[in-house]
Amino acid sequence: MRILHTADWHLGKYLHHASMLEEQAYALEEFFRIVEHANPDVLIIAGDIFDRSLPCAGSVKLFNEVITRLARDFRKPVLIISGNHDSPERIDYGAHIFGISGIHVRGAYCPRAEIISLEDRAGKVDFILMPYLEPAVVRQRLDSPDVQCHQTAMHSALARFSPRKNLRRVAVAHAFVSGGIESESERPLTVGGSSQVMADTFAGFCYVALGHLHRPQCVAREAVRYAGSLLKYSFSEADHKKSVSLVEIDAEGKCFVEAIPLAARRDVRIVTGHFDELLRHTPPPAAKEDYVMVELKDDGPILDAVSRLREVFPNLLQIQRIRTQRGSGSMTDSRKIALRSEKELFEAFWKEVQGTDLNREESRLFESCATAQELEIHAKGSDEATAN
Ligand SMILES: [Mn+2]
Repeated sequence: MRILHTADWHLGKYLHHASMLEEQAYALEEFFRIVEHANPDVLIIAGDIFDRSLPCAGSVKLFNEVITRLARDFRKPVLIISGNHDSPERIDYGAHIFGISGIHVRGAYCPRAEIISLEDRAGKVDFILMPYLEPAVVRQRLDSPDVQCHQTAMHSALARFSPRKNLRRVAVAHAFVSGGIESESERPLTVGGSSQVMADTFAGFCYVALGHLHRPQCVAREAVRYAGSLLKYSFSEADHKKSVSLVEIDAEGKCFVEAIPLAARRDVRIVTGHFDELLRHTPPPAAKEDYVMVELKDDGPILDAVSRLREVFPNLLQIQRIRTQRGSGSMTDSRKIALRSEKELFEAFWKEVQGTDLNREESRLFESCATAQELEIHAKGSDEATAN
């Protein structure tokens, strides 16, 4: 059986202040070309369809067009689960009617959800669709106080499906499986505590189609796989090669995975250099519209850096100073900072920004300002004391 596995579309996502909706529509056209060419038996979308639980009208329209085309032109089963960015109930909208057209959606966790079974020449393949599991929801729906974290939630939810004789079982889930590599555009699943699920929780599945981590990757074994996101959704992903996963499951349940590259209309990349050097830079025409973060090597102040750099990089979204970023170790150590005098702190700040030490005149000026400020605070304090 041939499966095309994708995830983390994040429709309606903004990269800094730039809406990615047009880029997403372009990438989905690419996706349709891949679907047509690969001709899979089934398609999996493993969560984070939308970027927000209340998706914008444009992203709902785009998703509507996509599933309509899949049902009308592709006519193969599509398996969809919710991710942590999606609203489970909203993802379930129309699920029953969609199911009749072969679009199987699982938004909210339901212990009674049945297995989707598909057949090929070698027999049946069972698909267990596990939407994003919020431990508190699983605890309540299974009435099981033992469910306290993502690990126990996934374990308990999967345990409902007792292993059958069928060797060929596929799990579809949206989770953070231990050992996976994170990116900046993923929203953490918990604040404090562990959000991770051990890979061996999925033992017994011949393929695990995962969503959540945005870098395409396998975890623990080749058949436990994140398809990765549709596009690069942060500059931390500049080096990613986005793809969809084409998975072939043979008669014995052995998997063969191929990553099919997903080309973006505009790349997301980091450009490093000195300001003057970058102004003289001429990107190749195809890369002119890329989303760019500039890392400046310059030390001194630069006037109007953004608008001048935008003449070269029209889609410049962020500027970072490499020097300021790295800082001096002592500036980031809060305990050391607390022990320093105001004068010492200002001297360090001046050196950080200007790259030179305070001269005698600047030093005197600081002292007179600091004294004046102190007197003012003092005067204010005693005024307030009198008023009280
Ligand atoms: Mn995601």
